[in-house]
Amino acid sequence: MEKATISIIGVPLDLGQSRRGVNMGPSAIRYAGAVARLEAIGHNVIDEGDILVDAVERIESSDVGLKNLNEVIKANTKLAEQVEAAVTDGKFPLVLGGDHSIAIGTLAGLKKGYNNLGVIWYDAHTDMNTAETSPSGNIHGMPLAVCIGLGHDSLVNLHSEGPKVKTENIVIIGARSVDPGERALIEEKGIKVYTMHEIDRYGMSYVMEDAIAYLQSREVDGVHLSLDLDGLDPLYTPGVGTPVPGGISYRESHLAMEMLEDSGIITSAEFVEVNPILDEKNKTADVAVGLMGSLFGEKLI
Ligand code: HAR
Ligand code: MN
Ligand code: MN
Ligand code: MN
Repeated sequence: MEKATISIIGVPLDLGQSRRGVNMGPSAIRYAGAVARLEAIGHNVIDEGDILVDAVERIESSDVGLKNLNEVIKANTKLAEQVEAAVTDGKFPLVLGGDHSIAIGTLAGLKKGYNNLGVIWYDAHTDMNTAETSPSGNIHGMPLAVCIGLGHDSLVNLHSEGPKVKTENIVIIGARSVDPGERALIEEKGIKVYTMHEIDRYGMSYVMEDAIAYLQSREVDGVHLSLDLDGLDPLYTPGVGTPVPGGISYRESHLAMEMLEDSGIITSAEFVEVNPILDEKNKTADVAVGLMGSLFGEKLI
């Protein structure tokens, strides 16, 4: 990619799920050297610090079956404002999570800057539950449904009215843990999903080529990469709250990032679900920063 001005925005939110510690993700990713790594490639990096998230000691279940709904709304509203400001200033937003509920704020913040945004959802999960289908009430299992306009009104209409992304502009990569309600929704909407089956059968090289060509055929004017570290196999990224075996390898993930870099389509990104408490010597944050290196144009030779 061209040399960019990258705006790093940390979101220390762990209330979109039930395991504490993912709020320390932004610190762990910074500690793993994110800023220096991106500067070494030649980018101009501005670390905006963290969004302020109120400390909550107890996970609360609201009457609508969504855990910590108000806190999740508050943090995501602030995030949306900051992402929007970055795009308006011509900066590349790089959001550090935090649990995956923060994609609600990121995508809300991107809305104004793009008319036809594409999204790549790199994840073991499809995050397409609603309060009605969720087995857990955890909002981090819902952001992709929210961004296409399905779910609690306060989430769907966060920062601006209505859906943030078209269903035909979404590509999911790495799925291997899908709830029945999510499966039904994916089928109903015809969402493009490359599960682990397609990655194993055709290889990551083919999957990424196909995914990139698909988004280009949609004539997108930007593509957001939402990378959940649990998309990788827990062998490589053990520091996540909901690990699922049989995942994407370290090498496949680097290849995927390199191919995205070569394509030049990515205009914003977020790295989520790094939980240092569950990690082994910051391994998961190290992988996240390595993947950022490939995504932002680090060269082997
Ligand atoms: N599908 C399950 C749920 O909704 C688990 C979601 C786990 N999620 C994440 N996001 N880490 O990808 O509760
Ligand atoms: Mn996720
Ligand atoms: Mn996940
Ligand atoms: Mn390359």
